Amino acid sequence: MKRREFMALTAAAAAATTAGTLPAMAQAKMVLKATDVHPLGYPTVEAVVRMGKKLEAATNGRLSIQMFPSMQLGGEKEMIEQAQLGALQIARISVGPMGPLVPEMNVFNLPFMFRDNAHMEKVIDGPIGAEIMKKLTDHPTANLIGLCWMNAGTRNVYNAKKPISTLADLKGLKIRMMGNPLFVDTMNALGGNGVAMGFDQLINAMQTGVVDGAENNEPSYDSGQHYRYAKYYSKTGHLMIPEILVFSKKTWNELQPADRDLIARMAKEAQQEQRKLWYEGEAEALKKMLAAGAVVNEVANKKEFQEAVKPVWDKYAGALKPLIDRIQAVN
Ligand code: BDP
Repeated sequence: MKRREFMALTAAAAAATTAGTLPAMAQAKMVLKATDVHPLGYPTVEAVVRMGKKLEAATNGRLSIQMFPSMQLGGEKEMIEQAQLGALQIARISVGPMGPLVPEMNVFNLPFMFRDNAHMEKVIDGPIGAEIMKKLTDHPTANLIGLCWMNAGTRNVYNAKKPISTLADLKGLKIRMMGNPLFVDTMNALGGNGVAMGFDQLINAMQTGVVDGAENNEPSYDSGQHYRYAKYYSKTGHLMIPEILVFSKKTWNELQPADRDLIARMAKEAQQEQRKLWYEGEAEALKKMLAAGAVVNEVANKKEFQEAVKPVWDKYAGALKPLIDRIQAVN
């Protein structure tokens, strides 16, 4: 730094200190800890890693992101808790487990809520998406800032026993679901036995036969190598749940407004970047899982599945009705 610049900076810092704030340039370096259940290279992980590089470039290295992939900091439940405490700053989580805390989020967890990817994207990109994200940010005890949405495709059932083509095929199968009663009810309504547990416990549960399988999108099934324990992947398409990038409210409140704006803007860009990565990753995952021996089948009569989950809608959709109507009207 040239002497004149240094002097100017010192003067500015002194002035700002008197005013009670520090100029952004004089702020200390900060490494934002980020985490995801998925490994490096997974679309959500890659999008956050790229966001970190952009943030570092934009702040001359003052702000950066350190990624802890592959559940290195625990499962999704632990990730959320650590973000709430400020022990980590950024967590990429599913909307799934947030439903019980932020009721409006459960609207995205309803089986067969979205018609297709385009419908889902239009909703999360538009005013409804912004509104639901704000419900999370404004929630008095969630202690999280909702930064952006991400794509997560469609969830399909997989198991070790047989392909699922009809509801009857699900009878007696123990299927792992995410930790939210809505999902256990969904699997039970479909005729299987829903078992709630963390993603971090799933491999062990499949290995020991505690469950016969689970349900997820192709990239999760592939990158977790779940085909090794449950080779029948059946396109039930019962859930389409977006993901969210959250920021610890505790750390957020310590950031300068300009830094908050920068992070918020870059997260919005990451949302669009992840989308491209998502579709590439999904196609790639399908190829890889087939090559690894997965047996994939289509479900011809989806209607049967849609009708079976009616009790789930009756139980959970009531208070969300106005929101559901608005989502269904998006086209
Ligand atoms: C994956 C989501 C991840 C969830 C996981 C699960 O990306 O956030 O933890 O499903 O089933 O698709 O728990």
